[in-house]
Amino acid sequence: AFLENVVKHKAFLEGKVTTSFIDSTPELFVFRKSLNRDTKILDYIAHTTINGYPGIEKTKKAVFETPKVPILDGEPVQAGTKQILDTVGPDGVVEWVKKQKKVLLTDTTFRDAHQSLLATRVRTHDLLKVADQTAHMLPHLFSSEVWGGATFDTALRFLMEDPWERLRKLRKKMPNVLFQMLLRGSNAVGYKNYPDNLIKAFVKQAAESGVDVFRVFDSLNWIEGMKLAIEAVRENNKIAEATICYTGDILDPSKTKYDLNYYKELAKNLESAGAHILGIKDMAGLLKPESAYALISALKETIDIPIHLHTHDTSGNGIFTYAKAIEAGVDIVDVAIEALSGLTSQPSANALYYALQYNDRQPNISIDALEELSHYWESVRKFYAPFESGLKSTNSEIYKYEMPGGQYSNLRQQAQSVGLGEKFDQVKDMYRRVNDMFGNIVKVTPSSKVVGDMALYMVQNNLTEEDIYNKGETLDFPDSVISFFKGDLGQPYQGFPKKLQEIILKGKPALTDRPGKHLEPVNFDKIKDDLEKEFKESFSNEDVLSAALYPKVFQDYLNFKETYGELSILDTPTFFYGLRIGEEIEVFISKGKTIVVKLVSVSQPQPDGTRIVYFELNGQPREVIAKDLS
Ligand code: 3PY
Ligand code: ZN
Repeated sequence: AFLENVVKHKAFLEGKVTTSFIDSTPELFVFRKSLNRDTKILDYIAHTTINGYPGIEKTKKAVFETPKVPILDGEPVQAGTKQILDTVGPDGVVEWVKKQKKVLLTDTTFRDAHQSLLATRVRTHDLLKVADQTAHMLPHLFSSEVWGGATFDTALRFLMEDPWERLRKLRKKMPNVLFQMLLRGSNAVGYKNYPDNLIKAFVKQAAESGVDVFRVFDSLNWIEGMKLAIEAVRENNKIAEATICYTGDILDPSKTKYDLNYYKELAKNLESAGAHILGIKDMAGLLKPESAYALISALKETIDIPIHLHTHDTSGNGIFTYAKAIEAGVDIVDVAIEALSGLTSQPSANALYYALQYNDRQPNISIDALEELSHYWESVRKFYAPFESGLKSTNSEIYKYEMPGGQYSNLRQQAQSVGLGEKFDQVKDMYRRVNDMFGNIVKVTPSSKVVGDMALYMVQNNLTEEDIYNKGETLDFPDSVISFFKGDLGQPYQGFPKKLQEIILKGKPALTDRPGKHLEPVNFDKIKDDLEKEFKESFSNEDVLSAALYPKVFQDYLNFKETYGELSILDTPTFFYGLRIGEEIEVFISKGKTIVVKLVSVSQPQPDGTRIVYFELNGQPREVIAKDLS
């Protein structure tokens, strides 16, 4: 079976095998696993050293300082909110939150902070290194946001790692604080509505694997798109943080669509739908300080459940907004550890600590701990330099464009990739116009992507608003736009603009009810069988869910794993940039097994386009042949 596997192996077929691999004989069978693993890691390092990491320009590997992990004093971890949930359940947590005088904090460093600053690329490896420390040093957090949003997809698609494994491993190291995830309602952690049975199964598994607080939102603030997920969370005895996405400006008399009454109604309806906590998700950082005061004051009078506010610091006003919200009685706010805070990320926990010094609602958190953890993240952030957005200062234009934190840098990249880098100002302006054409919708993943796609399409094809109305029948609109007008993402507040809908759908019918009602249930058994047949190994529930949500991405991930094995053990600089000539690293394969890998030299390209990469593995010479793709 071993030899059969070897000859079928993709790396073998492509000629990317080490000489010692070829020399190996069936007698080596007992060493198969570790030999195979070492070989695959060398293959990956060789490949990355020569070709760079996909999606970023090949760069010379810098010399990075080793991130300083805080040293713990050996004390056991302090009990926290997780123990409250486990003993008194979700309603008990709600009662506990209501009794707190000080404002509570959610730390988004492990999820939204890097989603917004570093294109979601932070690897499990770097999270795990500091997870134990975070649990010990910040035991008074309300929660840690560690999962969901774009992290699921990005882990599989770009980092070649299993998002479920991230969750389970973090849970083990952080047993004391509630784990929070961002769930896009019926879109789960994807960009489209999924069948009901998939949403239910996903929530159940996420709860089992470690999530306690589910921040459930709908990209159009459509309650029908959230109810199922809220119910699923409740059925699993976890905390349903049903969420309003904030848009517009309640104090601006010219912005009448999303006024204070709109938010009050929504809050009441979410409370009735079973929310334990009301989330306010200010995804674009539009909530100005005085509006925050007015909004929180009014909602406090309208509902009985705690309120949890999330903003992005893009404009630079985040701390001021929080201060006003805290004055108005908000219960929990989202912050990030300083080195991963600010700009399109959350406001800094460290800054908030000082902003509220001498205030009786100052959060219970150790500033020394925050500073030490921040030093770690400051060093780690450097590994991810190619994923930085380039935004160097705060940007209050965001109030005009209403673009979510993560989308700003994403759209810029998307514009660049279709040759519109120079026209980004025009794209931003078009984003605003498209929003108006669409009837001023809530813009957050995935509805924000629809607006972005349409804006890019119009700028790219030199189309004006009049062109859309005058010659719309002849235009091929982007798929996401057609799907949106078909009602596949649900119903926008006050409906679709009818005329534009007709033009875009070209006579095709549109849904007026819940898309989930029309979707075939997922056949999990079949997915599992198919996977097991194809890959000849067994697959867990978690795997089956990944496959159901992202079939193609998951397949690619499995193929990649077959070729290169488990790469989560590689340090991040090596993962992204390979090795420098003469550089030596240690790789902790498993308990008691560490390998030492040194890159000795790389040959010139051979006539067939491959290069020979000379390593030392635990002091023994090893050669790997890898294709030069340049
Ligand atoms: C997500 O859905 O990933 C978001 O963070 C939206 O703001
Ligand atoms: Zn956010």
